[in-house]
Amino acid sequence: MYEKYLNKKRLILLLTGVITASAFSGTGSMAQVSDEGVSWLSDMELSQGEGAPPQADTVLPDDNQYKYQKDELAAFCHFGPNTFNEVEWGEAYGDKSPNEIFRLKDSFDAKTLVQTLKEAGFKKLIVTAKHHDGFCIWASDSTTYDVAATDYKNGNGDVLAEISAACTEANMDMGLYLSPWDIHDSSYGYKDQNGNVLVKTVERNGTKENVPIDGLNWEQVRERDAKDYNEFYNTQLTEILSNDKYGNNGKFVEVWMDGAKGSGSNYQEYDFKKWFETIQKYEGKGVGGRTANCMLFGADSYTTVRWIGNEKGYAAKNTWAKSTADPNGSGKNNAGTINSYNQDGFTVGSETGNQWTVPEADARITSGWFWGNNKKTPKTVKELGDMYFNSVGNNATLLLNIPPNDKGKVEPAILERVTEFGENVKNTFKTNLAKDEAASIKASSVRGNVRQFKPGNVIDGRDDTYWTTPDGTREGSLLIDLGAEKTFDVVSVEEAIQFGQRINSYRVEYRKGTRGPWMLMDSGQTIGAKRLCRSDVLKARQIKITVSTPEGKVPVLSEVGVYKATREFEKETVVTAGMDFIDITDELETDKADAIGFQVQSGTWTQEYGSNFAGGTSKWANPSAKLTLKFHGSKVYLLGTLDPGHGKAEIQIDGKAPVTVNTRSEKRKTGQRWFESGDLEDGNHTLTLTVKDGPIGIDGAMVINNGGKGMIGLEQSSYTMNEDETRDVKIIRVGGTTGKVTAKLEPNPGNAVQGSYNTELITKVVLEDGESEATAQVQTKRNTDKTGNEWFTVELTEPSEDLILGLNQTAKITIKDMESGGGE
Ligand code: FUL
Ligand code: CA
Repeated sequence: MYEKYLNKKRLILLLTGVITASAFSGTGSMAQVSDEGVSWLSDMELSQGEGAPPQADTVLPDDNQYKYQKDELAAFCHFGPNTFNEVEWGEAYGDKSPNEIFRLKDSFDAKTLVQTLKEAGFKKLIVTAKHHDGFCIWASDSTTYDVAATDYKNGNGDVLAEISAACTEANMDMGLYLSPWDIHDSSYGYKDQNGNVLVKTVERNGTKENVPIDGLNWEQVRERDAKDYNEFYNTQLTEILSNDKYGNNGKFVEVWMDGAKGSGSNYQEYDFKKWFETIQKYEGKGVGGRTANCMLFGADSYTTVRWIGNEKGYAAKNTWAKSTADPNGSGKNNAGTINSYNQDGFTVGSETGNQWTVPEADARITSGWFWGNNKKTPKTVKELGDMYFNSVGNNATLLLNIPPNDKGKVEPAILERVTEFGENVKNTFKTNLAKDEAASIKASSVRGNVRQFKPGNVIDGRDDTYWTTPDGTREGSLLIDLGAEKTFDVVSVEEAIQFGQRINSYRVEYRKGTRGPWMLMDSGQTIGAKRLCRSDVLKARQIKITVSTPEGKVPVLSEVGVYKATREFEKETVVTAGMDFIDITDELETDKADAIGFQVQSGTWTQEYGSNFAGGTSKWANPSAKLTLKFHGSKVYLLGTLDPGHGKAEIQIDGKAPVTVNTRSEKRKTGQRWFESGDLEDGNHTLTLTVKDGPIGIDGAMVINNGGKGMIGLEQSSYTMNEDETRDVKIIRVGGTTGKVTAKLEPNPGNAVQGSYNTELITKVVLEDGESEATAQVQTKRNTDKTGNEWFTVELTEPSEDLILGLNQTAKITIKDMESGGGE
């Protein structure tokens, strides 16, 4: 019991430390020199005078872009023929009439959709007026391939107008998705009057190129081209943008020019310059008193909203809202070029970019963009939360697709999920602990020592007020004292992007009391519109945020916050959802029958704290120390530290033959799963751990305790496939095979999207009672474009009751690009 006494004693010491320090720091407005030698300035120590604001960058967001970054959330609505035909791309409609492919009978319910989105905090709705199939959901004068040619409302229906009316009523911003790739219209591609194609694809030095057919040059191709698609698209843009019944009060803030195109389709260059002029004519700066340009997605050097590089809803951790545009660059589309620096599925932007491009992360609430019978289950709140933190929390906006079904309604399960998501965002950020009455905020330095730039500006809820440092001071810190130890797991930091995005390094630290060493919560490079630092649940009193900028600039922050996320928005821990977690501090109550917990048998077990440990605590001991664990279930895992100085442990379960585990590793890693038992009889068990030749660090145990139903996962965490290949992946069941269990295996995009794999192949995985293995199919497509190797993921979802999904719940599939010589 000696070690227990030691721990208690240490705890008491720690507590007295907190008390003395708080009594000391709680009063007085004098600049305080901390134990680190920093003189922290509070608002009260600053003078009332005015000072000169810092110099703003030259690359800035315009009003629409600024608003979009602050809005954070936009919704996508994919609705069209694909909704009725269980497909994502309408490449196979052939000569089918509008009525055959678009079978809407009931009145489209735009109101419920828009209201639900609005209440959940979404600020914009982008609608697919025309998807790749070319079918128009508005009554178009430029084609008969539209809603007016169907029985919907006896040919008097206009879904885009109906959605626009609902958006106008709710004052919801609107975006227009008008697919440049048009599978149906005969003007698409270069064809003469008789329909003969005037452009062919040739291979030159291993790359594909589109060139005029023999005997023609480009000028002649354009001359002979019977119908100019660019003109057709321009007419469609004009129809919509010039008509006040479309848009929010007649206005669109974004036009989405999807770059997707099937690899087998006709070659067509897009005249972005012309289209841009049309868009500006109706929606641009100055039109109807507008203060900013209509934002453009996917339009070469005109791009002001950029694709994040994948369809997962994730931005790279360090994301810049700037790209390098070259209006005179030699692009194909009469619109120069743009580089947003794509790195393995993320456009990371650039610190030195010359054009603001809002990083927009598009994603789906279901597995498809379009509704279908097999793809109508919404993602979990937790998955949506991860998207939010990885998009909005990394300086991007989240564009989430909500698909109406074949009755023109969004299904209740999806609407409910949207609402739940919105509530979790609201509740997570409801209480800023830094604004508590007992809390205080100070800065390492303040520009001009005037209140205009005071640290308190970052907790006033306003984007136009900010804290900043004197010229020449490229690094600054904010010290937040919560007034007492508080529980939190999110720290939010916003750069005042009206000055540009320039912070290129940040660090967030915390400590238990008001003295002593700082522990790192998060660090990285960019802040931008919003940086959400997320960690395991922490208990601390002080938080220090340090930001720095390059030569000639000063950091400017507009808001910061300290929050405790809702349960569903908490960061995933190493503990697999569904398993029991027994923390190392859960001591066995020996007087209770069937009790579970750890019990020290011998040696000194030293307790440590830290967000890096599973459950926030860990204990370590030197050789020959011993402890036991009593648990209930069918399989156990031990979590703890791997370290170059650590050694072996001997583990015995229920007195059976012991196994030896080595916890030595080249690099120190905490919160690791370093022991896994075999399958056990479902019931009570005792594990004994003896430290052998070096220290052992243990955080706790994870147990499969679901009546022997066990856990399923993919056999491997990654696979490599060729194009146009179908393969079986194996699903393994551990920790018991009691009863029938089911799940779904669903593909999800990475930088590979529709054209590269079968998005419709969603397999039901069934393991009967007693079965421990199953297979499911994954299928790649032939994509004749030179794309380089691409990847997507397959994910196990929708487990039957009590079944645990774990280990490899997701696997990454790399598709070897045949055009890059990667195929076999
Ligand atoms: C992609 C398209 O191919 C999908 O169908 C969807 O519209 C998505 C938003 O963009 O490129
Ligand atoms: Ca502010």
